[in-house]
Amino acid sequence: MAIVRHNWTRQEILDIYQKPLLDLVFEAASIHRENKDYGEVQISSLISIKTGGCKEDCAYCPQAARYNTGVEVQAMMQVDAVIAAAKTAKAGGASRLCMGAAWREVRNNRDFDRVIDMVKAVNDLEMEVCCTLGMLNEHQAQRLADAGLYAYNHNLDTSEEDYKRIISTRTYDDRLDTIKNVRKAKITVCSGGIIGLGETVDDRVSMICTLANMHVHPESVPINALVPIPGTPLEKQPRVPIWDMVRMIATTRIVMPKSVVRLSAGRNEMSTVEQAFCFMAGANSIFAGDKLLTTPNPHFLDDMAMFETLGLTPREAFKNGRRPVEEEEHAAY
Ligand code: SAM
Ligand code: DTB
Ligand code: SF4
Repeated sequence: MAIVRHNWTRQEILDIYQKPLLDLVFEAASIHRENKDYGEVQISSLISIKTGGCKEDCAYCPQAARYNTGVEVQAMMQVDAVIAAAKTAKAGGASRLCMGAAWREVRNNRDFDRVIDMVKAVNDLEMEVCCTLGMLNEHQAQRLADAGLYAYNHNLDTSEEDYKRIISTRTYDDRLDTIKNVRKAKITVCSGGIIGLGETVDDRVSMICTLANMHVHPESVPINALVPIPGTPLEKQPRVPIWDMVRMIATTRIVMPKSVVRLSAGRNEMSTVEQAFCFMAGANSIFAGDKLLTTPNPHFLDDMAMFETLGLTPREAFKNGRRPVEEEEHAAY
């Protein structure tokens, strides 16, 4: 049985990442198959509740106000429209709804009050509710928890060493502080990153090491392939080689054996065969629905055909209980 460890060294993770590809995939698949539900894939549906106009300078992001990306700023969605979208997603097999806002941080204003109402409404539909709203303080995290928030997405994106090259308007420690606030409020953590930003293999390993040495591993780890956006500083980045994606997923699966690993942005450019390799390497979650936040995602029916071909089934909501985080582990955080 794979042991859940929190004392990985970078060298150990690098050695895993650099194994011969088929050995790496075999090891990750073997660990994944210790989980009796290995054929289940968790489906999350994304909805952009507040699009564009963000003041941060994240070099990859279509929603940063300072780049001309063609994304139109939109007012915050109404609660009823979110409920309707959630019902459609649930009918399509989604167990989780993730609501994203193009904010640097949450502010204590009427928009946040509305997010709280959205969280309550989606929770009442018996779906796992997730939000990704930027930085949060302890009090804001607690309000979300009290409203029934199940997960909070807050990605590290790259390594601590590489961070300033990608984002200058906040620090890595800001990111880690928000994750701590989410943990303290007993909300599950969803945190991962992006590859294809021009980072090195050492940066990838360093990011995985930071996640894998948290006192409690993130319950979900999204691995995104950069979707290069015209108008952003990273518009000319070449497409991420599929084998890099497979290596990232397999390494994440091996060092965080109990976490859900999400094959996130970038699927629109991948064939079924390429995605099958990612599932073999231990990915057990996707974002489904025709759109991510602002960019296209595979069509829902194509994804269902892929599930059929590969013998995958959607995972039901709350499989690990409503509050899967261990109390003792919290105390140690
Ligand atoms: N504003 C909040 C934040 O930054 O935490 C939440 C929304 S933000 C769009 C969520 C995540 O989407 C980012 O952390 C990043 O990992 C991912 N993302 C954004 N643009 C992307 C792109 N072009 N390609 C791949 N992933 C992207
Ligand atoms: C995550 O790791 N990936 C999602 C979600 N968390 C919020 C976002 C991907 C965004 C891709 C670019 C876009 O569609 O705007
Ligand atoms: Fe985009 Fe989030 Fe960065 Fe804003 S904080 S630019 S929405 S990734």
